[in-house]
Amino acid sequence: MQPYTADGLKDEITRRLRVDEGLSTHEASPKDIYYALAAIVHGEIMPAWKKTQQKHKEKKAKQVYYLSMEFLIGSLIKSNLLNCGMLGQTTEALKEMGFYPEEVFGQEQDAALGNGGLGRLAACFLDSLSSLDYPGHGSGIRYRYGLFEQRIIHGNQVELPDYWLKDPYPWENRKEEEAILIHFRGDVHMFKKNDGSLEFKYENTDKVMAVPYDIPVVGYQNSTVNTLRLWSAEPYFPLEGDATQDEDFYHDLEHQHSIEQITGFLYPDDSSPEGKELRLKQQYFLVSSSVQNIIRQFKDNYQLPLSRLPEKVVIQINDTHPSLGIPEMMRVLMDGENLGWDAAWKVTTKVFAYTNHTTLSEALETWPVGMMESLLPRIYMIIHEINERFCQDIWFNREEMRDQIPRMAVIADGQVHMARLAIIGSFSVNGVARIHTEILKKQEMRDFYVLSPGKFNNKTNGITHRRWLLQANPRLADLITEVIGPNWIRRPKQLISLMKYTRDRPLLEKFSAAKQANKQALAAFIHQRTGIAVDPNSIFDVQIKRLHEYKRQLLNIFHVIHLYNELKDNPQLDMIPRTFIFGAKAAPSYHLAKEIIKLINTVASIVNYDKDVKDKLKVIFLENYNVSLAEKIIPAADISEQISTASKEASGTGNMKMMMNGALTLGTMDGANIEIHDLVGDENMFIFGLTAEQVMDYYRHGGYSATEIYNTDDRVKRILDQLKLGEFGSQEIEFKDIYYNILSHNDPYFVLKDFEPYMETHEIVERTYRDSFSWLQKSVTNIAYSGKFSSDHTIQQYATGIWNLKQLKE
Ligand code: Z16
Repeated sequence: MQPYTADGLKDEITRRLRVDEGLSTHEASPKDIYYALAAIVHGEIMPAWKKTQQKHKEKKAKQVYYLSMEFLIGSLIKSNLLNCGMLGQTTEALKEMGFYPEEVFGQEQDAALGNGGLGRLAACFLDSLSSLDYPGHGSGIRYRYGLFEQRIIHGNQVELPDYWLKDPYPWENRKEEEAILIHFRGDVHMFKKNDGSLEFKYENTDKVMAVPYDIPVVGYQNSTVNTLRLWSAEPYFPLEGDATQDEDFYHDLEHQHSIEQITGFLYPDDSSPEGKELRLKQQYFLVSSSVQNIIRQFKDNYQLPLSRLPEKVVIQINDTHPSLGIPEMMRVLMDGENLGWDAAWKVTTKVFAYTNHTTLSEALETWPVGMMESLLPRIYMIIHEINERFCQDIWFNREEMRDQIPRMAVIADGQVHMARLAIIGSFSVNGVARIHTEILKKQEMRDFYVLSPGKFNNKTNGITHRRWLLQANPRLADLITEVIGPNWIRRPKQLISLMKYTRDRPLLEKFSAAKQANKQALAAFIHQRTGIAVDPNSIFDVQIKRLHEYKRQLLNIFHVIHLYNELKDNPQLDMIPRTFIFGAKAAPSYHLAKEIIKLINTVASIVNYDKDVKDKLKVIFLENYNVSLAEKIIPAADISEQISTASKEASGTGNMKMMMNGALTLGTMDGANIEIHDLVGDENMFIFGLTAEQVMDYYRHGGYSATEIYNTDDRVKRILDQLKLGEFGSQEIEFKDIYYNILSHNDPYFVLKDFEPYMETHEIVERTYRDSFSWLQKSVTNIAYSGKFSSDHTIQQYATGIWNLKQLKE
């Protein structure tokens, strides 16, 4: 890509404003500037995009398709500028033109096409695929409404629609000519062909057009541009231009509307599927357009028989959401391409690989047989056949496993079990952190592991250090480059060279100054958003993630209440000032999660305005936590709260982002925290609480006694009574559900059980922070070891361990 100078950019922005909008730079708003800039960047991207596609075609390279119901890409203007090598000049040019770069970049609305970790992981993976020159693309849904916008009103979460396409989206290209026809419902007819084989035809189906919108995925300064293809549902007009009858007109409008609903909005539940038919439609819509598109591209670009598809294509499915891709591939190969069952099955099971993201049983997807059968009759037939053959195979070939068949069958108790389908139809099943994969093998999926141990493998998650360090934290990134040179940018593991400097006091002071500046910037932002002044010299203690009981925001706020109680008892208490920062969205139907949000906000409203504790304690709940907000908070974090009930958090990725930005983790031995611990050890993080083994042991024996802790620990009793007696609420019974969930439902996530060790560990945190030199050493050590959690490393593992994919260097 051609390097622009700052002056060249200024001229080009000025020219575009003039010819496209008839504006002078004085008349232009930040939004006008944003669009001019985005158009320039897009212009830079286009030729490289074309070239990448030609290269893939010429080299007949194997491609990976990452199928996901979610791609949480956030804002692209800065990352595209960065990856095109234009960020520095642009910032300079904008300033010289009298604009604030951040204000201009801030004009882009986040594409919030994801709930949380799973969707953001998909976005980080795309960034790494392109940056490492892998032929790898995303396939997802272009929801017209992304994840709801959260407002906090009187402490309560209120959801507003996220109509992110209100302004034109400059990064997408509609490709109408590549639209694909999708069929729902209808009748399936079976014919016997002359050779005795069966043929299937469909009639009276509901037809929907899947129109692709392509978004470029720009690699880091390497001219590689892969594609994120998002599908949009539109009505199908077989006879274009045919005038509609008057009476039909409104009926047709209604029908069109219901079709467009398929890609209308993202379901806002991150861990409790609702079993709604519209969601099933979305899933089939995604996989049918993706699979048909993959087959078409294969036929266009490789002159090979379909039996050789697995040599050129691998499809990674992000959780079970796209697992209907397996029967859909069978359908296309058999009904469309005339392969027999065995040939089609051989191809399909060499193409699909499945990533699991949770072991929470309530999060495992199932669909009622009746719903699946009527919405997707042919797909249901195929699933039924997959199930029959699978069960028979065990019955005859694995006699010792006969008893397990009922818990392994795809169709059981009137439900289609998607994880079972995904495992059976894939050649690879991976978890997302070491402990998570072990739990899958030993507990949740042990039958399948016994059946085919070779399928199971671990791929610990990662995050793109380009967005999460280079782009989000330029102060730290520049300092690192000043110290160890720029090679870490392409080889993030070289961050380890920082270990040579952990005793260099003047240098550590510079790291401290960078963190301090980031904290000041966040403090200014918080003040502007909330009107609350937080002390940049206080410890910034951060918990940012979806709100879920297992993530235990409740444990965090209980600790805050405890500190508040202590300060009320003794206002002279010698403590380092703390600022507790929360960001969390709750699924709209998750009552208890919303209560916890209300509790955090209620505690905040009391603590922040209480003169007794004013300078020592602040609680900030930042509303509408999303990618852009994460980019502001993470560089300023001192403490990264990763306090899930052990065994429950599959991996976590915020833990990696904060580590990379120099925060110290305060966490349980869960998910990827364990692998952070492997690297930095006890001395450089704060581990507490029950282990996964202990938690699972308690579950096997019916839990522990929460009441006993309530009765014996005065601090705990005081907090719970405060909840019950309405000390934190306007009404007396405000937080009774939280209270009863702990005491009557026996604290299913061990909040009280881990309370004491959590508090003790917080005391250690405070003591450690008092020794600023030692704190800085630990902070830099975390940064130094964080390279292993770059998604570049993760993608290399996928590429060699699952995909058998080659990098396309020149
Ligand atoms: C999700 O974000 C995750 C799991 C899941 O079942 C559904 C959604 Cl939307 C998260 C995990 O909770 C988290 O531990 C993990 O780091 C992330 O997926 C990416 O693997």
